[in-house]
Amino acid sequence: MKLKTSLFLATVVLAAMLALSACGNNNSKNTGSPSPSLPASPSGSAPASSQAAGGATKDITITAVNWKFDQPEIKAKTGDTLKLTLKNDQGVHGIEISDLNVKIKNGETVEVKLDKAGTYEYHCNIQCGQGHTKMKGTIVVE
Ligand SMILES: [Cu+2]
Repeated sequence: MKLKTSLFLATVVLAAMLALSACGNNNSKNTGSPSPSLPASPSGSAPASSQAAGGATKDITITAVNWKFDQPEIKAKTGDTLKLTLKNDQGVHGIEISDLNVKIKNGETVEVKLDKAGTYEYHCNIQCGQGHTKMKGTIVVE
């Protein structure tokens, strides 16, 4: 009986402490919450990396029509490799990423390793008509 009582008391004290600390967190934001950012799904077989950086290989097909690319913004992480494929659905277009020295022709797949964070513009490099200069997109590397 005595043991049960002290267990009960310990539980009450613990609950009170938790409630107090919760209140404290609400009132002041000066203490960085030590949230251990756990991976959402631990199912992946990728080795745990100390950095949040990428390293993944992604297949991305950019489809072009007159005068638009269907992927105006491609997002990636530093260290990722993109396998970019250009598919012309209408008209004749090419892709050039000047900052990365990459050119992709219709039907071609080019591997692009993203070593540095930044925003890289890509554009159509074949004079394809009146909307040619509007054919642009970006690759955002975080
Ligand atoms: Cu063009």
